[in-house]
Amino acid sequence: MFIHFGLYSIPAGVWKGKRMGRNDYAEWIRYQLNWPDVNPIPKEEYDTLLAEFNPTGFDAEAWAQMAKDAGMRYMVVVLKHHDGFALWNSQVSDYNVVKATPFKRDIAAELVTACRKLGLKIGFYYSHWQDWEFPGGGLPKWEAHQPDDKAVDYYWDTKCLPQVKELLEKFSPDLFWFDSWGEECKTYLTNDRLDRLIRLIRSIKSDCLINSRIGRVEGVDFISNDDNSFPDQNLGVPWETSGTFNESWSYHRLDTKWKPLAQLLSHLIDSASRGGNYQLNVGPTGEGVFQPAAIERLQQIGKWMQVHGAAIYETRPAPYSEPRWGRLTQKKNPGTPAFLYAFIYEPSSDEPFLIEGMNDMPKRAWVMGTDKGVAIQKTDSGIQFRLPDKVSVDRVPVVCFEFESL
Ligand code: H79
Repeated sequence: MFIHFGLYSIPAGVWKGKRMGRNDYAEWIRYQLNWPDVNPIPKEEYDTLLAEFNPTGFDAEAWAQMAKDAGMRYMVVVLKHHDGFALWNSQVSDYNVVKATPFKRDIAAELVTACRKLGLKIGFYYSHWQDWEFPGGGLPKWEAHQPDDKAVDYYWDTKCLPQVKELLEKFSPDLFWFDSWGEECKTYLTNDRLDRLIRLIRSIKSDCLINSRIGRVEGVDFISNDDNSFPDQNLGVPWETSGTFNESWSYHRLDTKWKPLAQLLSHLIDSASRGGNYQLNVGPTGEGVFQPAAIERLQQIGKWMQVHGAAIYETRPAPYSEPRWGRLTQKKNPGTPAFLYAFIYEPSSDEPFLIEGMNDMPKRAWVMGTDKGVAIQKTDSGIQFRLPDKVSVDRVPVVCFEFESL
């Protein structure tokens, strides 16, 4: 689970009755309100949100429980987005939830405790390049007045690195999720600055994962693909795609383009079968609660995962070509039975399902969540099977094949 929550969750895409220029990315409201005019909301005006920030519905345990019940195993929470506002009690900058808002609670601390209690890993999103609040912080690429080298060093040395250090020492997170890539940040995110940032993290917590949006792939642990961009094949390296429920990352009150469950499930299954992780985002409201449409979908995903989780967790892409009718994952560990999982996207198809190139005959095969065996046939090109009659086809059914070993 990915969580975008901050000052921008209050206006939620609408500023003093005016809808922001684009119906997406409400966390960008300060810079996108007047789009295509680039003039941002002045900082003093934006900062009136500080006094309003009082999400009385925020309940860290409820958030963590919803992630867990949906079958998720880690939570990455935005602790500082581009606006520079910190969701923990930072000693480095007073521009934070405890020192500058009436809420005064350390949101990061509460989430870390709640996640650990439920056995979820915890990661932090930290905007290391763009920081619209602090002198020397990066500004959007179209902004004419970019900070000079000296100013950047000032930001790097007095805000970015000290806050990252503070987070590591306070919370020992499992992962850092940075968010800058592309040519526009190359002159800012020099190898020298990135080396220092990576070294800092490794020196305090050597097994803390780092994503590629730190600005380069050397020295990182996994690739973050573009927002909502799902690869059409196995990338051969560890990867993750983050996706939204609708359009915006943070809560947008006018954003009603909710993705249907079938699409969300296919993102999850496509990702697992192509060697990646799916990080699904929630944007809680300014009161700190999940929207009903998000809760409903999380519960539906959880229901599917309860039956089919074994086909997703700790699996790898299968070594056969991807069938047109669905997807494949596999699990094999030395000395234990091996499993192949076939996700059927078109369960009502009349054609038998063929796994091309699979030659080992499985010991048994069944539809997950049922006691219905699946009849298998060996053909010249692979193993072929049909779904038993009366298998419920309203959700993606999965056939599990068990082998002595693979
Ligand atoms: O945190 C979410 C986004 O706010 C962030 N990454 C995800 C996880 C992000 N930062 N930059 N970008 C994404 C790419 C920049 C997109 C932009 Fe735009 C295009 C900025 C201005 C035009 C999208 C559309 C954001 C505002 C309008």
